[in-house]
Amino acid sequence: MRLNFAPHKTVIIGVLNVTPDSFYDGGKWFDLDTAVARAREMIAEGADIIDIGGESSRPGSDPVTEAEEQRRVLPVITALAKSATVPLSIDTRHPAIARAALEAGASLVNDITGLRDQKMIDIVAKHKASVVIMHMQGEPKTMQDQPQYDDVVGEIKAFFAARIAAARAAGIADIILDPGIGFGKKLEHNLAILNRLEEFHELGCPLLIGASRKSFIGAITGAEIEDRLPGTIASSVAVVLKGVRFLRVHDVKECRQAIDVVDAIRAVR
Ligand code: HH2
Repeated sequence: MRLNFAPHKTVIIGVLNVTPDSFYDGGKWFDLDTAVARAREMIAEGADIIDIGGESSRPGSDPVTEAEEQRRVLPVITALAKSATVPLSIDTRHPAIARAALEAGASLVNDITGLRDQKMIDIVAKHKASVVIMHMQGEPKTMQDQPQYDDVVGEIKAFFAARIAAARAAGIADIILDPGIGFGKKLEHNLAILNRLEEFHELGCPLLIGASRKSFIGAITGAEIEDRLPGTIASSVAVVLKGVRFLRVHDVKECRQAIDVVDAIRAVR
């Protein structure tokens, strides 16, 4: 299924982590039936895409083997591909997992390493898939130890420009950019990115933001992870008003309602 959305509608991506240790929904959808049921629930709540991940990338997380990652995600994608009414996305940094997911029916690769691996570029191109190029400084295990930038927006833009050129050279047409909130970024970096999102538009690709329940909301408000839905909605509204097209969220129902209202207001002239 290709990505094809109405131009003025914000695209909501529902997060489905088939992991025991994801920072918010770890362990909740770890078996096949529960994961498939949760995906269907998010579709009924208004998700436009389901993003399936089998490896946590929270700060400090340890990598899992590719065999284990595949064991977690592939049955879910295979089951959903038969009946899902929305495109499926695979959240992986491993080319082999991306290939297996695309062959099983996914149509978007969400790569938190931002197509740094040429093998990933080749697989996305071969399958004529869409891709999310996300920026991360460092690796999940250590990325929050000492993030450092002279100009956070400028450096991420330069990274995107190089990765877009590599993707386009391989024939990838459908590119989404994500500055990677919380991936090797301190609070000040996350806030600068969110405040300066307009500067990414000149790269000519739609933007995605994944701010859902992340720690910067806790750093601003003191709220624990279970209590970060209001902060998630506030950040979602703020970024949509700055031209972001794709939101990656855990709470589809609540974010859908909030963003439908924003989209309706914006649609009137
Ligand atoms: N955030 C997470 C994972 N994947 N992909 C993109 N494109 N953008 C993001 O901001 C992003 C992402 C982390 O959130 P989550 O999947 O809920 O947690 P975990 O990595 O612990 O599984």
